[in-house]
Order: sequence, then C-alpha cells, then structure tokens
Amino acid sequence: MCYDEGMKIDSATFVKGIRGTDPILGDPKLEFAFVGRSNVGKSSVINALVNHKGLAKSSSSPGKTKEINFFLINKEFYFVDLPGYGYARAPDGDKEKLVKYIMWYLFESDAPISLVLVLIDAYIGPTERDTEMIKALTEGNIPFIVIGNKFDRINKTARPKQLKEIMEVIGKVPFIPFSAEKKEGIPEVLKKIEEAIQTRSGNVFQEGMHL
Ligand SMILES: Nc1nc2c(ncn2[C@@H]2O[C@H](COP(=O)(O)OP(=O)(O)O)[C@@H](O)[C@H]2O)c(=O)[nH]1
Ligand SMILES: [Mg+2]
Repeated sequence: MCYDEGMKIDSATFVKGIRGTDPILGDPKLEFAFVGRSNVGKSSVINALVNHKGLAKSSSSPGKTKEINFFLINKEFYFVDLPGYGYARAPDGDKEKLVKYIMWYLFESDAPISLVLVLIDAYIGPTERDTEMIKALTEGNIPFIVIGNKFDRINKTARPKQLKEIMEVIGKVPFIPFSAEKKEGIPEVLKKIEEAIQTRSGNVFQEGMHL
C-alpha cells in the first residue's frame, strides 16, 4: 500500500484474543504493540487511531483485559492491545503472571513487532513501571515511541511545565502528547507507524540487493 499522502486507516477488524502462544504470532504481518498500565487508555487510543469507537473494548473498570488482542488494520498489519501492567487492585500473583506474559510477547515470542507504542498518562506522568518498560525496550533494541495520553486533563497553562517534567524522566525518546478523548495527536502517531512500515520495506529491499 502507498501512503504518499499520509496514512489512512480504511479498515480495522478484531481478529482474536490470545492468552498464551498462538499461531497468529507466526503471521508475518507487522505488529504494532500498545503497552501501558491499566486504565491509561490503550483501548481508547486504538479506537481513536482507527476512528472506530467500539472496536477495542474500553472500560472504566481497569485491570480486566488478560488477553493480547489482535486487530487487523488495512488488511495489512496488526494493532496489538496488550493487557495493562501494574494495576494495584489485581492480586499480586495475577499481576506478575500478566507482566511475564507481556514481556514474553515483547522479547521472546519472535512476533514481527515493528514498533511498540508505550502509553503513559500525561496528567499523572511516567510511573516506575513505565520507566522500567522504556528501559527494557531500549536495552532490547526494540523500536518504540512514548504516547502521553489524557493530555486534555492538563490545564493549558500547565502543559509546558508538565511536558518538560515528562521529558526529564523518560529522557531522549520520541514522545507524542495525545488525547483519545479530544482526538489530538492522531496524525503524529500515524506518521510514526507509517515510518516504521517504510523502514521495514526498505530493509527488505536492501536485503534483496545482495542477491
Ligand atoms: N480525559 C481523558 N480520558 C481518557 C482518555 N483516554 C481514555 N480515557 C478514559 O480512561 C479510562 C480507561 O480507558 P481504556 O481505554 O479502557 O484504558 P485501558 O485499560 O488502557 O485500555 C476510560 O474511562 C476512558 O474514557 C483521554 O484521552 N482523556
Ligand atoms: Mg483496554
């Protein structure tokens, strides 16, 4: 598909939710993984990006999704909605199991992950789990961007200071302020996704050149 005029999402369909290993992980279509703590707005961000309110289940009672949910986008790549990490109300054993599952998917499953989208709550700022995730992705050499969702909750006058504070904690990594509610930041995130797809096809082309 050609995205010369900026990427548009024309189709988004739920494919399946998985709880362990699954044949879909061997599908060569690129995967864009959304991670973040429960209630940060992963489902809402996916729905905003695909402009489809009810696609990913968004809920006000956090900590419920225990599955990795796959959505096929433009029949070409997957958006992957991961369970939330670090939700205080879940029993400790369950929390650790979920974190292990998330880490297995990201670092060991060999799924063709093109880009990880780490969601943080821009109003609350990065949590310890968020900075651990950023560190793990950096060390694992996995491409990622950080999305500061719920930016609408910060007073306009307080935004520059909050942005500065977030950047101080997360360091020099790509960061995009976002609001799923007010639909802000969508073109910026789609551009990163488009770039990730192009990088991948560029690599395939270069490999072909050696033949
Ligand atoms: N103010 C505000 N609330 C949001 C935003 N995105 C999500 N929410 C709310 O945060 C809650 C959790 O959202 P959800 O998408 O289910 O989070 P998930 O658990 O990470 O998938 C819901 O009540 C949403 O309405 C946003 O950009 N701004
Ligand atoms: Mg969710």
